[in-house]
Amino acid sequence: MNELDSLVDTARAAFAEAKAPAELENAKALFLGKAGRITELMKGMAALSVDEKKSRGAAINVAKQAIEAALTARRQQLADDELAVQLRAEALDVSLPGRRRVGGGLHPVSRTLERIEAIFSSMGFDVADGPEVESDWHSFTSLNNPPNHPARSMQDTFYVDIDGEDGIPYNLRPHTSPMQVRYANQHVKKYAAQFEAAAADTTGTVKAPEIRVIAPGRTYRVDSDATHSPMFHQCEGLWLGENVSFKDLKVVFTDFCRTFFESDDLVLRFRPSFFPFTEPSAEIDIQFQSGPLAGRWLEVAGSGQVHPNVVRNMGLDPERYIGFAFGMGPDRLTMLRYGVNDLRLFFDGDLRFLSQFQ
Ligand code: 2U9
Repeated sequence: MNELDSLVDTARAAFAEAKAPAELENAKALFLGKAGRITELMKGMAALSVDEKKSRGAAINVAKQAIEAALTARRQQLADDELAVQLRAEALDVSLPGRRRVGGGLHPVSRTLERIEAIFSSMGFDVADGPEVESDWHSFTSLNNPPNHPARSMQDTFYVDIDGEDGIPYNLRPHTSPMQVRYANQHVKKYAAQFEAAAADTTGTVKAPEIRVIAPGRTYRVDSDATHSPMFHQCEGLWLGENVSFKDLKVVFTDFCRTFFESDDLVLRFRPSFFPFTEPSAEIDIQFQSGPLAGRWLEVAGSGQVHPNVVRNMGLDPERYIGFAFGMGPDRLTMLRYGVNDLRLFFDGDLRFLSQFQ
């Protein structure tokens, strides 16, 4: 191999060695710069004859062009490499799922309350909402609780450090029944003319207004374990009129349970019981015919015919008005519907649990 060919090879190797544009430009200077090898070879031609200069000059030029071509190719190569690195670094994985805004959701017990409200609304019930801090009269006396009933004790009910008008401290309502008494009292006032017209009617043609209401909401008792929380929910219902019977209670509550649990063959059982505010009273058990709970009797509510004393406390004549009331625990209904076995999970605020219901 002649000297020029080996110079071209050396240049190619030097360019290949250069790993960055700056290194390549340094390598270029060694061969094509003012003090580079090609310039040196040109200068070395001074002593040659004209003919020798021609052929030698042409040969050096061929070598120079080969080196320049190698330089251009290497420059392109380095630029391509750099672009490839950049593209790899900025690559977008279009198959990744988009970043979504984290969506909130309703608490499972709120979902149950909404279901209960929707079902009873469809049966013509009003939904009443009111105070959670109540007077002794609304929570106990109006509901026919005797003065020494254990529910009134500090062991069972939370009291506030403020006395009511009767000198008895306000309580955190232990059930939602006081709200129904409030609703009934307001209703009797609001429709006084109609109530009076019906009462004065001797022909039996003027129909008295009815009271049909549910009261869902938070309630409080001194109680805490896997199935009791100091704050829990209740939904109580009341239907009063001139002709509302236990039969209506059975129809309404059966329809409610079958709709709520989406189970048309669900069976109900009314078991005799006692509550101060109803007489007679019954516990309501349900039985699924299929699914994981099939065959077992599950207690879901209490109920009964509203006690005459309670009807009187609502401002109505118990000789004329009769009806039923029921009370259920939306927390327990939620546990049954979703198969949850510890009530506390609903109130711990753990999103790993709660987000399963969205
Ligand atoms: C008025 C008159 C009577 C509502 C009723 C029950 C029976 C009852 C609780 C049981 C445990 C609900 O699931 S629970 O938390 N309730 O058993 N409640 S009758 O009676 C009323 C309500 C309002 C004016």
